[in-house]
Amino acid sequence: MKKVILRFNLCMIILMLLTGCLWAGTFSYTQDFSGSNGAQPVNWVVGYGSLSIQNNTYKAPSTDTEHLSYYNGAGSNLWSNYTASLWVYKTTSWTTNAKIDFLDTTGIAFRVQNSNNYYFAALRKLAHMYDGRLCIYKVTPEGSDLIGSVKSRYPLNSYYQDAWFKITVELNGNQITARFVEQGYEWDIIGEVTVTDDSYSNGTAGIYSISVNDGAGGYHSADDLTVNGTTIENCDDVVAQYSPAGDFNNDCRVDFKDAASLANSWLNCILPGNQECSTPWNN
Ligand SMILES: [Ca+2]
Ligand SMILES: [Ca+2]
Repeated sequence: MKKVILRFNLCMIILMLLTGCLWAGTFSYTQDFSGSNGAQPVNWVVGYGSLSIQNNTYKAPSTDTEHLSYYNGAGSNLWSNYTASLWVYKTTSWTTNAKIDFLDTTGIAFRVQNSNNYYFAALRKLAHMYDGRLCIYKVTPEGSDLIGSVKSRYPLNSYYQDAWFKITVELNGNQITARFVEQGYEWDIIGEVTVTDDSYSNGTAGIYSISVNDGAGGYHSADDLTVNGTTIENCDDVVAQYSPAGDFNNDCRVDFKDAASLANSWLNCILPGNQECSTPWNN
């Protein structure tokens, strides 16, 4: 009986060590916008415009107003490399008039530092093009710049009306990849684009929207924001994600200890098949 308990305890310790390693430096956040109509999700702030839960979704009223809202929970300003996704939906038409065509959009805001510094990826019909695109914008105090876009494989503007699409962004250093799929056809990537930009390396996630007043009560919705990523909080996180060059003992300093380690193994060779080299796997 004692042996059984001992084995169980050993297994638990090993399991805790293993899962502890997996949990270190990672984070996860989801927001499904469930709640009373007119309420705001917990720990969200409005950058500009408004934020309102309606029928357990985010809803942007058609008032020609720009909206930016984002999660502001503890530590979210330090989110760096992460994958985030958001479902978006609109009832407005991109064929009704030019104003709607060129402005109307909703998408996911990411690496949001404040209401003047962030990126967003959204479905939009650009002024000089005639079909829907997935666009990546960089917002600075001077305004917003289109830094990348991809043409949809489904060019009809009516395709984007009254249907849910999921926009996903993957952030890895200065690489930003965005893609989108339609609900029910998630295996079919409609468009994907990757850009390189060094402006913002960290920041939280949220929603950017302009719902143009179409005179018919149109609106934009969004739902199910999910964020999964890694944080750099200690040396273990650095070693796991970046493998610093020359730091042989993984203490996040390159110093004489690393030099001593290098000296101890200087000119060692473990080349298989070479008689002059050692074969530690045979010892
Ligand atoms: Ca919901
Ligand atoms: Ca070191």
